[in-house]
Amino acid sequence: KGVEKWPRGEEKVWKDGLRGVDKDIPDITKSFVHHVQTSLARQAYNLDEAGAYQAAALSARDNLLVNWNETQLHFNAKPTKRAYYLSLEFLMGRTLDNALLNLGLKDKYTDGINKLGFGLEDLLEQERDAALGNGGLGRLAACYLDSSASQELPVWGYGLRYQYGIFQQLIGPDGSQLEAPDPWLQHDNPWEIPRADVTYEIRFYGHSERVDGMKAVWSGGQEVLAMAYDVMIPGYDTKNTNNLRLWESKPKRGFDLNSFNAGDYERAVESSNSAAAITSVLYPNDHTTFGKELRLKQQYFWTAASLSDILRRFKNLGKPIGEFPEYVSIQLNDTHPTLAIPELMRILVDEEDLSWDSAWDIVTRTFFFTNHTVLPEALEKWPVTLMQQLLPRHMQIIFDINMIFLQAVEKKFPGDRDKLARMSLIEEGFPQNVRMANLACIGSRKVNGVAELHSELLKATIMKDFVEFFGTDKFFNVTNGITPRRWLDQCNPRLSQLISETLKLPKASFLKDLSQLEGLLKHVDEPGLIKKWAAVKQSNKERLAHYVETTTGHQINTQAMFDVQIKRLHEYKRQTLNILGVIYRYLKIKAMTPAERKKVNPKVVFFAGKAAPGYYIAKLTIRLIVNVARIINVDPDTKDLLSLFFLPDYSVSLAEILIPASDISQHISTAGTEASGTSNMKFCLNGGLLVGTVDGANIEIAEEVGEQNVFFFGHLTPAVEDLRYQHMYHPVPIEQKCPELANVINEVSSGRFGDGGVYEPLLNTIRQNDYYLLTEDFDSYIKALKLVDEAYQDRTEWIKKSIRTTAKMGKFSSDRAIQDYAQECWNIESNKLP
Ligand code: 6GP
Repeated sequence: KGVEKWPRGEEKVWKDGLRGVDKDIPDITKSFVHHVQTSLARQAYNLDEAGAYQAAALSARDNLLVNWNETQLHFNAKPTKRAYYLSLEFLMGRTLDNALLNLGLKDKYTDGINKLGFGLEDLLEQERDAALGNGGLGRLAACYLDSSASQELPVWGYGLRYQYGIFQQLIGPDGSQLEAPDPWLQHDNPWEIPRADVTYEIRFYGHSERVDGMKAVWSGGQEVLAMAYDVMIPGYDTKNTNNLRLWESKPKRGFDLNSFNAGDYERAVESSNSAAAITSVLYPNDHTTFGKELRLKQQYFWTAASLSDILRRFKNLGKPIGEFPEYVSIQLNDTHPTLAIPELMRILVDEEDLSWDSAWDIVTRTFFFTNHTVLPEALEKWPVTLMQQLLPRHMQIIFDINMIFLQAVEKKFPGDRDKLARMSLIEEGFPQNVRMANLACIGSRKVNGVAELHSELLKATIMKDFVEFFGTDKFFNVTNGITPRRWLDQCNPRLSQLISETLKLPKASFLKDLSQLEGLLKHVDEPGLIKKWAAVKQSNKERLAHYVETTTGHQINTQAMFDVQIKRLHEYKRQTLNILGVIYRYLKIKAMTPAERKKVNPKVVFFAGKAAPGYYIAKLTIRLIVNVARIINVDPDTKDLLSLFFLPDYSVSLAEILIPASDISQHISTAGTEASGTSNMKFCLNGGLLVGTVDGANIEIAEEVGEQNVFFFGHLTPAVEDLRYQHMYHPVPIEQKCPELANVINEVSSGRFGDGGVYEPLLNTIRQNDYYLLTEDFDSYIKALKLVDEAYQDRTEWIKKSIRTTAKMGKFSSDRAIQDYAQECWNIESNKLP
């Protein structure tokens, strides 16, 4: 509506005042200097790199804002259906490089910044990662935002603006992980726009009183404010710029003046403290839930604020409320935002006066739910008593939804009490719990897993009863994807350049349509390409070696094979298998004659990843890796043939250095446990090969690149359950089951890598019931690594595998994944800014 008639003042004066994007080097240097002068209040003589980064960021931001404003205006010009991605985590990493790349201004900024006496690369290093996420789920959300904007889709993200992101990881003197806070907002964050005018009141506690039938009034309790901060999400090679809206909690009234006047200062600030606490910290747990009140508060605070905002935008369209699902789709990123379902019911029934049935119809056409893991410990549950106290109205609504739902189940499957118990939203017991996955499933139009195998497992396990009830159409798969802008062009500019030269295509062509990489297949046998491909890998290995040398002081042999495992530390991901494999290799080399050692393939093994602060076994694994490294890296017999690094404080930015440098990477979860994995895709896109289990997206990667280019090992998913059963009821001692592994474990236990006793609890997980089946997979793992060594001997053949792998990664672009969601769920269309 706003664009039909000029809203205020003289249109020409306004239009003359509007700025375009700074496209040329003189515009860029001018805006940089302008920001140095007026935003930072500095000058050339007192500007350091940190300041120069701020100025460069602010000038890039001006460009993003111009595009951002135009995008909003464009989308508002005619009623358009929008999708909203609700995620408690967005692991964005750094922004400046990505913003310049997407704006197409990187070269010009490089030149302009040179003229001002700085190097762009150095300035990029000044930026702190925005690390508002734990791992795969949060990084996926970030890739999806990039792909949505790049494909000109009207998709907004909603999340929380945590004061502290994922903790900083330090390694203590004994090799253990230590945690320190991540005060990422300590310096000004140029990438966010505070919106003091966009605030909503969010209620907690209080009481809910039924008024008539299903309707109720919720009142009393505590109210806090949610204030919006907007983060611009630029599309690549388009002016379309989307939004990520993050909420910050604030006290509704800063001070309680009565208490203040009565001299009770502590009490006066109390309410302000507790309101601010809601968004203060990201929970550092990955794949686990603890049922903490503050976490539930975060979830409600965020979903309620987001829904109010979405509803306000919908109402501006002037459409009847019944058409809500025609204009709004909401994706629930795992169960964390599931409270949005009862919250929308509450708004529709209590505030919009709709009947229960019409409200439920709207809800179940609006929401879509993605599950990211089948690990039972990750299925969110909230104690009924906690929910009743914090969100009394929502608890009523959940009971009502449950009652109506179970009646329908009973009608379809009369007398099946076990089924009713399994499908109920309420888990009976002490305490009773609300099962969020069940609620998310029945309140959503569709439910998906994140790779073929995972989606099948979902249907066969945790969603089995629901598939029988709803039918299979409700359940589908969207295999995850990664953005090729960050995970190829940005992290590996030389490879991107080489691909462009080889395909004789501009980068923008394959970066927007990754399937074009297949064109590389025609060139696989060209000696020129093989040589250049190897040279790019080599230079990336040197970049990593340089990083390791400057951060740890160690020198690395860059001629050696680089073997990388980087991900959250978790028993199911089996970093333990990897480190025990490293020890096995060390002992083998140690026992060799000098002549035998000459035949060994030299290897450098890298680990990085954080463990949840309370996850004892995962932390012990880190400690073991660090202490093994301390011994073997200085052993004169082996150090040229095998070295080992645990790189602390894994982050998106560190991944950007590690991934392009890898020859081989490890994705070795127990079959059936890793829903998808996304770093596997990143390594392959950058020409690294995989050693892995037949799990998650490894399977689909192998389908694309051919099994001859992947090193698979280990038992398959269908065997896992039986093996676990045998371990439980017919245990075989480890010496018998897997003597090689038993020997390695004994070496650790005997203190060869420092106090052996320390590691007993970790070793016992393998000696005892070995839930993650290391004893079952160790032998085939070692064999697979041997095949890797052999294959690496023929470097030309290896490089060919590498080229073929990159060439076949088209499927794993997040552009494809977002199109799947857009078509299969959201029913939205691209809307390009002219
Ligand atoms: C992860 C899965 O473990 C990983 O396999 C997948 O690639 C990623 O999600 C993105 O889909 N899950 C989580 O990070 C998580 O917290 C509750 O699940």
